[in-house]
Order: sequence, then C-alpha cells, then structure tokens
Amino acid sequence: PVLTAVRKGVLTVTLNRPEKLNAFTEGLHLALRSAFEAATTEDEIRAVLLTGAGRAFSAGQDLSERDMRNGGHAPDLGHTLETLYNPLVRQIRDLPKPVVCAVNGVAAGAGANIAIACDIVLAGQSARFIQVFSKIGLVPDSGGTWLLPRLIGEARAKALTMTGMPLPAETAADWGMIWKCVPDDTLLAEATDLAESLASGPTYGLSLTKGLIQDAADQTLDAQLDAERDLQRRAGQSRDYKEGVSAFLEKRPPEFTGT
Ligand code: LHQ
Repeated sequence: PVLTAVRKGVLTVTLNRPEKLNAFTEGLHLALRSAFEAATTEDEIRAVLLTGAGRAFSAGQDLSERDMRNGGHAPDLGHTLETLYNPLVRQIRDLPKPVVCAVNGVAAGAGANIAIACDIVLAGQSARFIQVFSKIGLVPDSGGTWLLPRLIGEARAKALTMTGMPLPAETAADWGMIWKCVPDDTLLAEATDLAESLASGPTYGLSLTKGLIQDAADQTLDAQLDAERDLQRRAGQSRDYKEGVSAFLEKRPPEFTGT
C-alpha cells in the first residue's frame, strides 16, 4: 500500500491505494510506520517527501473497515487513534529531518490532518482539504484540532471543521494553512526539488529549527529565548556551521553533511 524510494538523500513515500483514493487501512498504516522508522534510523536519508498515487492524496480512514450495518458493533475509534494515527503524527513531528508533503489531490479527514502535520506542504491547484469528520458524526483527529487553530485561527478552524466544506488549495495557501499552491503538473517536480535541496542542506540545524518552531506553540517568549540560546550553542558546534561560514568567506557553495 506504500511505495518508497531513496534518491539524493530524499526518502519518497507514496501512499498507493489509488483505486480507494489512498484511504488508510491498517496495512497502509503499518507500511507507513516502517517507512518513517527507516527515515529515523538511516543516515543516508536526510529528508522525506510524502505524496499520494493517482488523483487523491488520501480520503482518510478507509470506511469499508468501519461497516456497522447488519448489526456490526461500533469499533473503538480511540484504540484506532492510539495505535495507528497518533503514532504516525508523532513520527512526522518528532522526525529530526524535514518532511515535505505534496498534496496531489483531495485530502479528506485524517488525510488532510496528516498532510498539514508535515513540515512544508505544497498542494496542486486541484487539491482540496476537507475536514470531513463532521459529515459522519466524528471529531477532527490526527492533530487537526491542535494544528488548525494555530495555522489559520479559531474562527476559520471552527467553520471548516463544523461545516466540512472543501477548502481549495489556493485558499489554503492564502490562509497560511500550507506553504504554497502550485500547478498540478509541476507539483511533484517542485516538491522533489525542495526536498532534495533540504536534504543537501545543514540538516542538523534544520532538525533543531523544526523542534524550536514546534515547541514554540506552547512556550513563553522567555522559555523560547532560553531554548534558542541552548540550541544555537549546539548548532554553533556543528561542522555545517563551520562549513557554511567558510564557504561564505571563500565565495563558494557550501557542502553540508548534516553533522
Ligand atoms: C473510499 C473512501 C474512504 C473507503 C473514497 N474509505 N473508500 C480515524 C480513526 C478511526 C476511524 C474513523 O476515522 C478516522 C479519521 C477519518 O479519516 S474519518 C473520515 C473518513 N473519510 C471520509 O469520510 C471521506 C469519504 N470520502 C469522500 O467523502 C469522497 O470520496 C471524497 C470527497 C474524498 C472524494 O470524492 P470523489 O472524488 O467524488 O471520489 P469517490 O467518492 O467517487 O471515491 C472514489 C472511490 O474511492 C470510491 O470507490 P468505488 O469502488 O465506488 O470507485 C469510494 O468509495 C472510495 N473511497 N473515500 N474513506
């Protein structure tokens, strides 16, 4: 259910159930989990690109696994979140490497919130983000209730989640919910270029930056100033900092190693 390939330091992870709009099954979750585990442990991987095969990014949870007709019992969705969705969101946020997401079509439900959990999100012009949960009586999950108000503010977050109205990629970019909206036919090339350029960048410093920005959401300015002091001290000891300054002074492109 997931395709993976490593090239130029980028692990590309493609959700691959196109006939079901890349809806999440347990099998897809477990394959994704292995891919992110590899991204965590393998030094040659310095950035991740997440995208979907076919015309959708992901339609969220596969609802055919949730059929309660004919007397089927209501499943424990808390368990599903605890064991499958929450670990995935944590893997994306905790990975000390940049995660780029190329949203190639509709991103609905958990599909939308997993997309926006990534560090830099590009979407094709035809993509739409749908907080579809309210259509089936659920609450937004996969971090959506935390991320959305921070990205777009409470007013827009409440309206999107309570109406389930599709948000076009261009508006998502205007609102600051994603990094940018690009033509469909250049999306993958642009996202790949970005991921490759991050992968050849000072990835140790980028990982510290990712952590600082994420932690800021629930820190005071005072605490954040202290954290910047501590992490800048560490970044200042890196080979990449030395290389970056040397390359600048020697008027040549830097060769970063991520150390
Ligand atoms: C699907 C799905 C799908 C199965 C399209 N499942 N087959 C977390 C924890 C635990 C449990 C509950 O949920 C969660 C979080 C969630 O993600 S809840 C939200 C679940 N997702 C949805 O409710 C979205 C359902 N899908 C849709 O509303 C539409 O398919 C969208 C708006 C995504 C796309 O619409 P269209 O472009 O018109 O495509 P389509 O509806 O024709 O779908 C194409 C095929 O994909 C179709 O199969 P078929 O065999 O008839 O061709 C759909 O049945 C299938 N599909 N989403 N979630």
